[in-house]
Amino acid sequence: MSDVLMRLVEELNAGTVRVVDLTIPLGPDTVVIDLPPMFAPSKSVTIERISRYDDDGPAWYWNNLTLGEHTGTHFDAPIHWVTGKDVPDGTTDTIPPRKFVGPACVIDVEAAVDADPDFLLAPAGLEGWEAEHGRVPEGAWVFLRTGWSRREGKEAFLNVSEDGPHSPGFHQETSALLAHDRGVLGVGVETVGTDAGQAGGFDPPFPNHGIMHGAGKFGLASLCNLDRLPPTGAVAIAAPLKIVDGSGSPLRVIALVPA
Ligand code: 23J
Ligand code: MN
Repeated sequence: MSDVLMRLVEELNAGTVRVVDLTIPLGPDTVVIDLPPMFAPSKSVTIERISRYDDDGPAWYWNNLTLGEHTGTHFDAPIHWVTGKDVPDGTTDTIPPRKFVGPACVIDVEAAVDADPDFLLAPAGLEGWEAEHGRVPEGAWVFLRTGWSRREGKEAFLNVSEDGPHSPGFHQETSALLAHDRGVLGVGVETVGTDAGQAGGFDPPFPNHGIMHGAGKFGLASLCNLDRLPPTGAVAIAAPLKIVDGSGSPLRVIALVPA
């Protein structure tokens, strides 16, 4: 029998493995994606009190929530995109839970994004990372560390000008390489969505969504604390709510990191 789980608990207790929270707070101020006005918008978060140790519930506190599936730190399931509509087990309630856990590959492009908010990670950038850190293993989460989560408030986070939002992402050839050749679980980003801000105008529009979900891969958006992860060696856990026929879900994303 494997003793790896007992070892894990010992190392968590000893602090030689740490738990890093990659999740932003979920509340009324959480920034939701702004699509062009011809498309229906997603709701942001509303928290409505049911009771708080008062006449409506003298010994208990609880709330009703209203929110879009794609709010805050959230999971994109394959069925989210039309390319993934026929992917088997492609909804939040049918994805095998094994696929929620994988090694994290963290690609630091903060310097490039500081110079150009529209930066796209090209295949050469991925291959340069692999030359230093090794090939992205099958079943990995690939996280794009852009520093974007340091941008506070809707204006800075969405970074919208007259010509639309400006934020970084993956070049579509990189998305294809990761999905088809490296066999990742999915990609995770610090921005509001897994496509770059300008990707609505790309050909095809929103290529990362189309490629990843068409290949049965996942997305994670609005991550933070990626700068607390090593380039390799951490394990990420991202388990969405089991929403029936869900296209995605807010979730807590955590990483187990060797100290
Ligand atoms: C719908 C349409 C376009 C995009 C998105 C949703 C997301 O980013 C999302 O949250 O999946 S780009
Ligand atoms: Mn989404």
